[in-house]
Amino acid sequence: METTGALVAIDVQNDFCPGGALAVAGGDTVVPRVNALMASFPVVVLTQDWHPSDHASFAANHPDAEPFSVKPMPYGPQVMWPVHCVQDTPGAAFHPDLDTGRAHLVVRKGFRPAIDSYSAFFENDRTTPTGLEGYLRSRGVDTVTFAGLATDFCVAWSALDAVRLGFSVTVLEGACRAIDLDGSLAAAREKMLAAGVMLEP
Ligand code: VGL
Ligand code: ZN
Repeated sequence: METTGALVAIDVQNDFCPGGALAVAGGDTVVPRVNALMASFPVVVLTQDWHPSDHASFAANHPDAEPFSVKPMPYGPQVMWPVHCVQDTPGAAFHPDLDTGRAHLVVRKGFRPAIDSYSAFFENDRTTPTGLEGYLRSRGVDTVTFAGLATDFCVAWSALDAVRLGFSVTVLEGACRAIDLDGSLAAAREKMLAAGVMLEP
């Protein structure tokens, strides 16, 4: 099979845009760029953060957790997020201007109550797969380009997993926006560069 490239647009959802429950500054500004990118990739995938209301990543579901604090979980440290992207709520919907009709596949993640899933490929235990690897491989994809929200969490974790799986990986930073919690953007950029992720504007 001929190899090809995929665009994976991460979590361009209302709750990550201004006015949303976990708003990323300028999150909505990536939408026109992502729409334009979709037209130029042979394989187009969207991801959707998709949590049950009793999700363990929500500070509100722990008696002692402040939002944005970090709690140890069986699979590692977990940021306690505000309630966001609850299944079937408007906050979990894609941004209304996102050209979702161009997507070939929508990957939902974070639907298991006990574990978060930043990456499009694996849950935060880094072993439970979402199925995206198999989809991309069976479509002949060898290079993956990432855009979306947020640069320092779901985009970075996805890009790092993609490199680990052997894909050639680019993150279009101008088509992403970051949460930047306690230096998390700088840390994520360094990790991505060290792993061989190409960071492009
Ligand atoms: C994300 C925090 C919690 C993201 C998702 O899409 O980057 N961040 N859930
Ligand atoms: Zn989430």
